[in-house]
Amino acid sequence: MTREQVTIDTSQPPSGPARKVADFRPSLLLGEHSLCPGCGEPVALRVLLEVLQELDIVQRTIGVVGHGCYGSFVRIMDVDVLQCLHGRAPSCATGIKRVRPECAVFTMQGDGDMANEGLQEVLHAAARGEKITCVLLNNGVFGDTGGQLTATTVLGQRTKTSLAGRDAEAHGYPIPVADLVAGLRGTAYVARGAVSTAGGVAQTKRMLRRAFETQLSGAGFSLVEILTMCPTGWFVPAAEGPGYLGESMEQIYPLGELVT
Ligand SMILES: Cc1ncc(C[n+]2csc(CCOP(=O)(O)OP(=O)(O)O)c2C)c(N)n1
Ligand code: SF4
Ligand SMILES: [Mg+2]
Repeated sequence: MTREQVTIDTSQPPSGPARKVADFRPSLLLGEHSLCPGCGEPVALRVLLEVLQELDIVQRTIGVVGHGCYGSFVRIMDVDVLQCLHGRAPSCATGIKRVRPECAVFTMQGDGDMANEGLQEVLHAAARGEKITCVLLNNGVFGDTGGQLTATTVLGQRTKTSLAGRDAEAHGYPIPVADLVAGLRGTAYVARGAVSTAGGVAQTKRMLRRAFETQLSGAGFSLVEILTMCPTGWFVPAAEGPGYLGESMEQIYPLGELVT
């Protein structure tokens, strides 16, 4: 089937106001999110749901959600999910996958959840080569509790507990989770994306797709780190979130595939 080519004339201003031409919302998204304007986490959720739908694995997918702002997604995603203790999602996901190997099992965790509360969980799951997909929503702060410094906060980044910016002497250096995981032999796919630009969103979606395909092929552990905007925790206006992400986090956490 060939797609109809639609050409939009951009040489003149539009004759009328913008209008919605179709509802592109994935049907797995059951309602509106309650997160801050400019937050990157709903964008990541949306592409994740699109991937599950496109791979046609929704009926056999189980998500394990950690604790953070994204925890409220359990109410608006039409996917079987369970929420476990802070940082422990990779262990819960391991148990589920081992008793239900036909399922696609993923975790959704923040940087505070994965890199602070439960770093050993994700590292051991990766080293064991568990056939699960871990999704890290990395905004460099404990967003849900007010924007405190986490293990992934980049040097110089202002947070509620590092008002003058993260300082290596006082707070140590940031932990690059995807790079750590990529160095372990049990991993089959590791990538880092960002939802701060249209191209980044498309690339992140491809990464999530490859991660789930890797899991379904039985090749081993997969992880996708997604850099997400947290304008509230970063003390920047919502519209400046994507730019701030590009100038700060993306410089320290380069985007791309680390293990394929
Ligand atoms: C054992 C335990 N410690 C602390 C908390 C409080 N807590 C809930 S959400 C959260 C922040 C999580 O931050 P992150 O994982 O980065 O997610 P974000 O809110 O940034 O999306 C914390 C510390 C908790 N629920 N349980
Ligand atoms: S505090 Fe940050 S992570 Fe939480 S909803 Fe607001 S912008 Fe998103
Ligand atoms: Mg966070």
